[in-house]
Amino acid sequence: MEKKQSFHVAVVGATGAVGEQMLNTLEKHNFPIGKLSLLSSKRSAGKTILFKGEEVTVQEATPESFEGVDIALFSAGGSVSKALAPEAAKRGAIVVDNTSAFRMDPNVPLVVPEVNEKDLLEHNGIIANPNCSTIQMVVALEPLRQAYGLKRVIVSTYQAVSGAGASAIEELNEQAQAALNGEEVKTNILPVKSGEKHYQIAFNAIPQIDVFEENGFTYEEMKMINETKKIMHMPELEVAATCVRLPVVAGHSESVYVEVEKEGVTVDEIRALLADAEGIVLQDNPAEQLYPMPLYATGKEEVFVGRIRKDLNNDKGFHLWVVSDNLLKGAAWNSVQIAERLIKLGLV
Ligand code: NAP
Ligand code: 3JN
Repeated sequence: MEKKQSFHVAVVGATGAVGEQMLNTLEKHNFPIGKLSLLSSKRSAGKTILFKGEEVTVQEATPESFEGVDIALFSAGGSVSKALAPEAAKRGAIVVDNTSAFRMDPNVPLVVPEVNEKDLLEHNGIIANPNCSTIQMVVALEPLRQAYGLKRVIVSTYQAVSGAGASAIEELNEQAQAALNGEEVKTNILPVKSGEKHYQIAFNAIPQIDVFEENGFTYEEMKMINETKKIMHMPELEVAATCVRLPVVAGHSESVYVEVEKEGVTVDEIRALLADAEGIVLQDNPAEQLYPMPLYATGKEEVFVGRIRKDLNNDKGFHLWVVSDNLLKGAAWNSVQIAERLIKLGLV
């Protein structure tokens, strides 16, 4: 069979914060698009979006929107994915889904190309893109897993508001201006838009991302825990997470404590390992005050790692500081990268 050269791509949620980055990334990587369908809810249908200098009209997403589509990139929330991803797959599209709707489904591969590209071979029409906080952490952990084995991971996150959508970015900007002007600060979106209580994020830190589960962890924390084990094929890995929202627009940061299996590993060995690893930029020189920061990771596709230290009490324990653009490697770039690998592997 002749290899396809260009593809009908649908972007579901094209008008959202992730959708916007999805289009930028497709354009930047010169993705082989023959036809592009931009889909949203009824609210944005009829709007136009510029792609490669041409205006494309946004349409309401319906099951019929996926007729003839080869690759469908979904980022319009879990309920939209649950309703429409199977419809797209039924019509022959390969879905790359950015929501948590199918991530823990045993029939759906959950993929970060630097870690488990080969899981793509098992796909049944839907591939899940992990949570942004999970993605950047597993990219940093995978070289350590391969070289030394992993026993335990304890992570605290410092997450940007863009992870909560376009309305949360707007809220931070409005609150910061109001607070500086001595005006009333309005709270409508964070920590959870549909929740009963909202808190100011400007000049604050909120230790709640997504809703609370019965075990006291939030859903975001449980996503990190469960997704990490699935992607790394390590159900036995001990993982704990605390997820915190900061008044930062873009770029999630993470303080990661990791215990390896091997004894006697040195910080210099880990630096050398990560400096060579796919998708990672090592920024670790305390003498030069060199370490990753979200402001400088914004707009970049790599995962930045620094502040690598051996624990003072545990020879097998290490502390890392891991930063990445949550809308790029955490969402849009990881999805487009999956689509690129599907083409490379002849799976689409
Ligand atoms: P956002 O800025 O609020 O955008 C939401 C998008 O979904 C808009 O394009 C919206 O279209 C569309 N949409 C809403 N309801 C729809 C419907 N019924 N049918 C079709 N489209 C609909 O949110 P975002 O930050 O881009 O995030 C969107 C989703 O992506 C999240 O809910 C989450 O599941 C996922 N996400 C994943 C990660 C990750 O960690 N990998 C990170 C962030 C987000 P309108 O313009 O018509 O409203
Ligand atoms: O808050 C963040 O920084 C990341 C948020 C991701 C998100 C937001 C709403 C719904 C997700 C996700 O991808 O895990 C979802 C979802 O569960 O689909």
